[in-house]
Amino acid sequence: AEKAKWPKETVELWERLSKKEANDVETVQKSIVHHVTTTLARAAYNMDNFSAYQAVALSTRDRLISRWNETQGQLSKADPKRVYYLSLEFLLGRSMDNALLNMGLKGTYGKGVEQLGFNMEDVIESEVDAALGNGGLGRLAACYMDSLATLDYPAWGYGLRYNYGIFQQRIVDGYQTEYPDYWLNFDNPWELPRLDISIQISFGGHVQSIQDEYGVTRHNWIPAQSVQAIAYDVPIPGYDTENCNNIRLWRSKPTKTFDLTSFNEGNYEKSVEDATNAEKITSVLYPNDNTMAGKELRLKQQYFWTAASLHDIVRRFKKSRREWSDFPDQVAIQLNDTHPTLAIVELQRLLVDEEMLSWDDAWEIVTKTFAFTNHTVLPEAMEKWSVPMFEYLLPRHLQIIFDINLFFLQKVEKKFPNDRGLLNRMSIIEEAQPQQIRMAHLAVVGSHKVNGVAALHSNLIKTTIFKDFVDYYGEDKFVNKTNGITPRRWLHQANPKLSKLISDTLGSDKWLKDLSLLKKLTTKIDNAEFRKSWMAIKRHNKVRLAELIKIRCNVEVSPDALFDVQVKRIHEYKRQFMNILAVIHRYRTIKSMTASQKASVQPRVVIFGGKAAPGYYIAKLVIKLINSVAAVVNQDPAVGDLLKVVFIPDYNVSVAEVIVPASDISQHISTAGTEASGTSNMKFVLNGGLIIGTMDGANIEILEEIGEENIFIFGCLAHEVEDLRHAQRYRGVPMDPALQGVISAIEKGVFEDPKIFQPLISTLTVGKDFYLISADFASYIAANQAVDTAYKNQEEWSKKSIRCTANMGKFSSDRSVKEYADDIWGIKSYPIVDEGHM
Ligand code: T68
Repeated sequence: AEKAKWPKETVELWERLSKKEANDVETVQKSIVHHVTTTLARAAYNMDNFSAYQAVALSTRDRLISRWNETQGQLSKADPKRVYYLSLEFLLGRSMDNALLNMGLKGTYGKGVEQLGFNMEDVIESEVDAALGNGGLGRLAACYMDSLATLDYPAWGYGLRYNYGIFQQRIVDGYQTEYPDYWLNFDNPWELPRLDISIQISFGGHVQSIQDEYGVTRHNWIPAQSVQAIAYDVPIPGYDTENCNNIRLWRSKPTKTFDLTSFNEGNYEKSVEDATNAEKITSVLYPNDNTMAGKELRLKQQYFWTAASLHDIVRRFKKSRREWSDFPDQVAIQLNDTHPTLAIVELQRLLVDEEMLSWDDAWEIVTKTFAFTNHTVLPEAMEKWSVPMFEYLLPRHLQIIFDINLFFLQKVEKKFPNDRGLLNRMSIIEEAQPQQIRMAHLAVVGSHKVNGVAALHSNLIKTTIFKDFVDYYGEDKFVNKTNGITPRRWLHQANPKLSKLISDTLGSDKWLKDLSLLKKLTTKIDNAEFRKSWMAIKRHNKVRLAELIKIRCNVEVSPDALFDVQVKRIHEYKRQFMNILAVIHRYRTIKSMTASQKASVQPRVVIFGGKAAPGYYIAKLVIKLINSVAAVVNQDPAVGDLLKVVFIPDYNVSVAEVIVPASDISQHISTAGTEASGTSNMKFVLNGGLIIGTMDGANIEILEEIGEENIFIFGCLAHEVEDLRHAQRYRGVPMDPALQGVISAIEKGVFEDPKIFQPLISTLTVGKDFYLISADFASYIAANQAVDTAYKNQEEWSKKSIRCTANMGKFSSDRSVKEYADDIWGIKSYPIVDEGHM
């Protein structure tokens, strides 16, 4: 039925009945109870925290959906340019608390829930994390979605709806073991299934080439199989705005027609098998960060997702009946790493093969549409696909890639004639056995902007992996967009007491949308009363973390000790190994002390957390070593509270929300030049935690903002790394003596059977210490001593802590997203008007 054709009375009836619900406590309670009794079909007196969570979530969801409807309705009409953020990972964590805070309903719901007999915090903690990501890259996508919504930008995310998110980690006998994260076990209230939006995605087969009536060769892909992509929409509400954006996640299902073919051929078993294979595509998130697995199923995921997303974007564009040449004025597509690079090829294919545009017209549209974010310089993380495997799955796309490469290399040859080496280096195809497709090269060639994620990183990619491309395209194509984090989740939600103190002090909560306002906190640094409140909140947060540590690790830690945290994916370049080696050094030092010497030692709790990729043997050994050291240190009466070591299992977004506000110092100690940016460094400093770190990633820019007296920096610089590695390999630099002592202790069996750790220790032997632990060890120990000394002066420390928070304005993801919008996407914000509709 159409509104225009309805009688006046019908339209009026709809208008009256679709009025938005009021926001008072009783209305909210009614909607909660309504969901308890009808949606959940439960008796009001027979409920636990989880069913209370479900009912509150459903009630919250109703309000989210009405904002979603208003937003998408108004945007459909106005049809402004939109950005599409393509990311294989969205690490959203929990949704309920965030949605209530962003919609300004936390107070009302909190009151309503408490009156109904439940503790709001317990209800909130009943929600399972949406863990559809590995680490920084996935969480960055989630922060950017929050900022895009908050700043009223017309933006959609596109990703995959994995049945299994990142695995759950348990520690058994000190070792990491993995368990499936079947997060959809109970209904997921934060998604809207769009069973009517179904797109057919094809694979395999062959290409038919025919001449059309004008003598032009046209290519027709005849695929061998297909699956369906079904849309699931996840509403993302902005903070203090009506705007509610969307993340569309695709789920794979068997196509009905395909089932039928096999079925009709009498091959029932094959048809069932094909159906199961179709569902496999979106079954599981690959659990590797900063490494390339090269599995066929991963390539299938990438094509399935990019093809479905592009189909959807093109369909939306076509509704406007504009010219194809207007496409880049309506659509900006951001590629979050090389994972969605196939979208470039797919759009070229749609335009040339299906829309019959000329190659050059199509390619101009494509390159104006896409932009590409690089997140790493590590060689093992560079995506490459074997040509034979690729041809088997996507024969037409392979032809297009070879054509893109041919035309590109012809232009390079024209600009820099007679340089075979250059052509080899820049080619999208690597001449190996078998040939490999270099996805990063394809992403650069198919995009109009390429960005790194922190100043150092963006400069590094221009002088290393993309140097030849800078020479060819010029500097302007390569830009920096320093990462940011959302202050809504990472301060307001995770640290409510500090958020309140800041709002009370600044006289409003405007800083949550303009983080540079935090600067005004500087005027309070000399106010002893304020410093006391500041430190009392830190202590409160440490008590909360100590409780979590007691529950998860069964270790008692004192909230009066210095809390020293390193939580992130376990990776050699991040050097958790160096941290635990320094802990052993500390342990040995304490053991060698007299009682009176011990009296002046600063007590410290060293907290680790993070997952290792299941196949990353060395990273898993680091976890084992941490747990072995913890077992010895924590029960040594000669040490007592002077040193405790804990490994918190199953680090995820929700655990981070407890850890981040409770740290005194956190460790960001990657070998210089290896950590593209880091984002947890920003979270810790925003919450008044100091950091110890190397001159790497965003640490450098944090230093510039907060001042060198408020950060503990050590270690070699990025430009020194090459020479150090060379010297070590060819001139045999001796191992640091303190480190030598630590290694001997491990080898003597102070921490379990030393045989276990031999493969780990041998990564350090001269010439092999790729991440330069030995070279940086002495300065690392010294920096840790400087931390102890500084912490003893609590008055000075509290001033540093306030200065840290006050100077973090730059690192709001609002700033990052604005820069992307202005410099790369060319989009404007489009505020949604509250028309009072449900
Ligand atoms: C991280 N990368 C960077 N990758 O390591 C970090 N990789 O420095 C940066 O702050 C962050 O991205 C945001 O820019 C990742 O997290 C992955 O998780 C990943 C996943 C799959 C394949 C490769």
